[in-house]
Amino acid sequence: MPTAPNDMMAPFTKRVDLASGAIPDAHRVQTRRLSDLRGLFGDADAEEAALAGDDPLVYRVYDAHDAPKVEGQLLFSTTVIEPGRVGAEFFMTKGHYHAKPDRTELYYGLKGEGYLLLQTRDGRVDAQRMTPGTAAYVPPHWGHRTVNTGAEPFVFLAVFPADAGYDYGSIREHGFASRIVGGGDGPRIVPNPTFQRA
Ligand code: M6P
Ligand code: ZN
Repeated sequence: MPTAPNDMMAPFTKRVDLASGAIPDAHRVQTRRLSDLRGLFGDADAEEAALAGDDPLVYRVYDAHDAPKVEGQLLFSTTVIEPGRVGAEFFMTKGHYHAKPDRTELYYGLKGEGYLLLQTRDGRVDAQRMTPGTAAYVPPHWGHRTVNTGAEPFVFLAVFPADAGYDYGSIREHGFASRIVGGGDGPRIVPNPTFQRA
């Protein structure tokens, strides 16, 4: 028997538009333009040049629903990362650790192609390639960022504990261990020389 109001949410279903990645009746849509990611790309001159232009859309997050931020609840969203680069570096999300660091997450690729970049505070680094139909797991304590390495939007579904929360500050301060750059022979994962262990 439910004992608290938090347990009394009604079941529901949301539709994901597989053509666009949008959740048409999303609770909230977050739009991230290049100005929201200022300082995160490796090539500062290319970033400034792009910002002086049309401040391009980099990604949107469709948060399916809202839920109490308590243990036991899940949130889910789709993310649509546009194709593009800043200098040689592919468009990507801001990236975060979870504010509750042991909270996990599951990503499921729906459209396009990209990578899930991961890192721990003590220096472990990982990259998981994501394509439609792949499920990628973010274990406890791993910071995570997604990157669109393709020519069309990269879309994935994310499911995570509602009480996970976001720590963006560590990524802003210390950077991400790897970057993904494009070149003649396709995407290359390269170490970020300015990365510092948190
Ligand atoms: C996924 C989830 C969301 C996250 C989004 C964008 O949908 O992990 O929780 O907000 O990607 O990533 P970021 O918050 O790092 O910009
Ligand atoms: Zn997360």
